[in-house]
Amino acid sequence: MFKYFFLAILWLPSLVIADSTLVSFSNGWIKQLPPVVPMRAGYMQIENTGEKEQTIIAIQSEQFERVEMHETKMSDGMMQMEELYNLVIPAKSSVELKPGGKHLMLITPTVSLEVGDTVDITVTFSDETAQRVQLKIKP
Ligand SMILES: [Cu+2]
Repeated sequence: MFKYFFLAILWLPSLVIADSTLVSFSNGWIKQLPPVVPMRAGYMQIENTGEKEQTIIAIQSEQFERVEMHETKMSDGMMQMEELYNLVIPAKSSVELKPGGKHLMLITPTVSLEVGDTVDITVTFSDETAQRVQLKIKP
């Protein structure tokens, strides 16, 4: 975790915001929760139309102190969340972040967020390209 975070910081000045990337994001949303709850779960559909697999290694947002990738799993009859340090989108396929499965964990909002607001995240891939994605706050 620390290593990836450190690398992500090192890469920041040279980030290429790639419009031509073959990965597309859709239906991004965040479940609204009372302001006292310090975390929000985020979901989206990620599609890779390219011939090569793509790996997401970091996600950041100015509206949250930290964004992690998580997977919800059942273990001993309990729902547990595990942090994912990278998320592979296989060639010619898609991955859905959805309730009860893989999701974004957006930790500690830095601004107040209302239903209907948009949250911008920056998704960084292992090839050092990045894309901006918008998520809508929904009830
Ligand atoms: Cu989580």
